Formats: sequence, structure tokens, C-alpha cells
Amino acid sequence: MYQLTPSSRLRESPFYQATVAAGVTGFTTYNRMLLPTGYGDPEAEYWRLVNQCSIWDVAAERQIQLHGPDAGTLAAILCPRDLSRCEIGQGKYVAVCNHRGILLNDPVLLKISDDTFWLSIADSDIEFWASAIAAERKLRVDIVEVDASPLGVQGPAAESVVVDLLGEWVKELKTFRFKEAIIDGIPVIVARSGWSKQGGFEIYLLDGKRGTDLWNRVMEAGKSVDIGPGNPNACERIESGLLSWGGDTDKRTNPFEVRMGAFVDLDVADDVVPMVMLVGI
Ligand code: THG
Repeated sequence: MYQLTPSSRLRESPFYQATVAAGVTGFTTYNRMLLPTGYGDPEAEYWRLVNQCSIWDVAAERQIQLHGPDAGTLAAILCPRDLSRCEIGQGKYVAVCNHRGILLNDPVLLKISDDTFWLSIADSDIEFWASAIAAERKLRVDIVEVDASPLGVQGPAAESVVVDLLGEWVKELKTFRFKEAIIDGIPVIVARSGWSKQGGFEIYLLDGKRGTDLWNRVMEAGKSVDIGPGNPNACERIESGLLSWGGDTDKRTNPFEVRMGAFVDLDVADDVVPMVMLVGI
């Protein structure tokens, strides 16, 4: 038996208390935050996600904000995906690569306004990377992690739950589009996105003090579809091809990454970035 020693390396999500009350049985760490990995019955959690609706504390997908007149320029440098037609209120799945074309992170980018972008990051320190690139290029942009914490509502019944919370208009929200909204006085951003192939929404909590309130409100709205707690489900994600970089695979297990490393050593880095996009992540 081991004990995990509390430290600032294990940050609590705004939904932490709610997940403990819901009977969380395991955590991993992600962006130095505790990320629930289960509630005691993995098979039931899998079928709940596939057949009904699952609520996930995915606050560990932290939001790195780029804000300022050069925020769009920096986003375009960081992400080798054409963002020129990305609209305000639109998200894009992006590969953040280093100067040699090697994958550093695979965030969802959200265009909040013309001068504000969020990178909803996977598990690596993109705030450092983005800050260094901005400083070297003398870009006018501030980079901070903001108080915005995604709560996943995933599964075939997710839409009916979010309609109950916010109204019929959410049916019109297209994939990866998002809108600001208020749920019982709690400021949120609601997006049609999420780390499963079952469809669903992410409700970004914009006030870290209201985590339990939001969790309980979603649970109440989901009662009629038998909502229950879950997490980015390893079985469902792997079946769907949504591997987690650093979690399900890394440099040792991904032959593509190893080959790319060898390839990049030949000094053809310029050709590498489009290839990363071509094969997907
Ligand atoms: N939601 C939010 N932030 C995130 C994730 C998320 N941060 C990182 C983490 N997931 C890992 N990265 C992702 C992000 C999105 C998707 C997969 C991994 C995803 N992919 C779709 C697919 O593959 O079908 C869409 C891809 C595309 O547009 O081309 O949704 O889940 N907030």
C-alpha cells in the first residue's frame, strides 16, 4: 500500500468535492491536477457512456489563454493548422508541435474573441512553451492559465440534459462550436465537444467556486436519463481511436513518433509538420 502525499503538484479541480461525494475510487494526474479515473464499476461506467449519459470532471484540461493584439499571430505559430477561417465561438482540434515538428500537446483551441484564444490543453506545460515563443518574437500577448474548468456531459442522452439546463437553442450548436451562457447564476461556456465518440457537450465552469453547484445542477437535469459519474473512458476512447498522448501512448510505444524523431534528425523539419497533421494524432 502506498499513500499519495498532498502537494501543490496535485491540484484539486473545482469539482473535486463533488467527485468525492459521488464515490470516486481513483485519480490520475494531468496538468498537475487530480483527474478522476473511476467510480468503482468500470463496466457500468462504459455502458452508461455508450447508452445514456455520463458526467465527467475534466477540469484538468486546463485553459491557457493567449490575450492581446498578437494573440492570433501566436496561435497560428503554435498550431500547424490553418486558423484563418476560425470564427469567434468556434473550436479546432490542433496539434502543437515543437520546432522539429514533434508533437508537444493536442489541445482544443477556442477562439473567444479576435484577441483572445484558449488552448484547452492535454498533459504538458504549454504555458511555458507559448510564453517563450511570444517573448522571443516580441509579440504583444499575455499568457495565463485562466479559471475555466470543463465539465463533460457525454453520451447519447447528453443533448436532452443540456437542453434541460439551457433551452432548445443548444440543439443548433454545431460540433466544436460554443457559446457563453448562465446556469442558475453560474457563468459558463457550453460547447458541443468532448473526449468520446458518443457525442455530447462540455460545460466550461467560469467561476471555480461554483463547481459543486454546477455538478449538482447537471445531476438534477440528468435524473430522468439516469446520468451518473464517469471519466474519459479508456475502453471507449481506445475503441474510438482517441488515444491520450502521455497516457495511452508515448515516445516508447508510438513507432510513428520514434520514426519522426529519426526523420527530423536529417534536418528536414519543414516537411514534418504537415505530415503530423496528415496522419492525425
Ligand atoms: N476537451 C477539451 N480539452 C481537451 C480535450 C477535450 N484537451 C486535451 C484532450 N482532450 C486531448 N485532446 C483531444 C481533444 C479533442 C479530441 C481528441 C483529443 C476530439 N477529436 C475529434 C475526433 O478525433 O473525432 C475531432 C477531431 C477533429 O476535429 O478533427 O474531439 O476532450 N476541452
